[in-house]
Amino acid sequence: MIRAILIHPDPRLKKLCDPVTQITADLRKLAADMLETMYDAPGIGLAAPQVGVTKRLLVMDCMKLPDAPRPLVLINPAITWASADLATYEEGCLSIPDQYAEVQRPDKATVRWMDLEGALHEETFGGLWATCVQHEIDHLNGKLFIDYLGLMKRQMITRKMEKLKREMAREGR
Ligand code: K1U
Ligand code: ZN
Repeated sequence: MIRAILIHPDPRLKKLCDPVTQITADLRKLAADMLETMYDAPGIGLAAPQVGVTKRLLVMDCMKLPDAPRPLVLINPAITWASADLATYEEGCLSIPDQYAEVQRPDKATVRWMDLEGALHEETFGGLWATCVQHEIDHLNGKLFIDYLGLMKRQMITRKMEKLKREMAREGR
């Protein structure tokens, strides 16, 4: 089931999300719906607060070839190491449609998380995967990529999103 993606500004996108304490059927359904929603958008990542659920869960798949997918579900992800080297990527966000900006982040990041079977994983991500996982973990901490920008740019994007939301409400979207 494709879920509606919240558009900034929304108080649910600014919340510190709660840790997942139990892997339930509802959580499995949420993860499956989030992957479906991400692929449909299309996007390379999606965090639970973007669909209105303030829990520490994210999905991502940064594979470039559509015939070799690598769907990942990360429960309670934590960055255990980040490189001193930085990389700059032009980031986008499904909650801030059609807005892109360069953001500098650690080039590599090691992340520990639990999967839907309760197994623990630790992996060092690089390139787009590293950028994406850091962007998605930011969502779980109520942080958006525009929070890395200067005040003027951030305000301009926020005003555009407020206008978009008014238009969407008028059109019943
Ligand atoms: O969190 C999100 O809203 C998803 C976001 C993730 C992201 C993109 C770029 C850098 C960091 C994190 C997106 O997926 S935006 C869409 C996008 O980047 C994309 C869509 C289709 C093909 C390739 C990329
Ligand atoms: Zn985002």
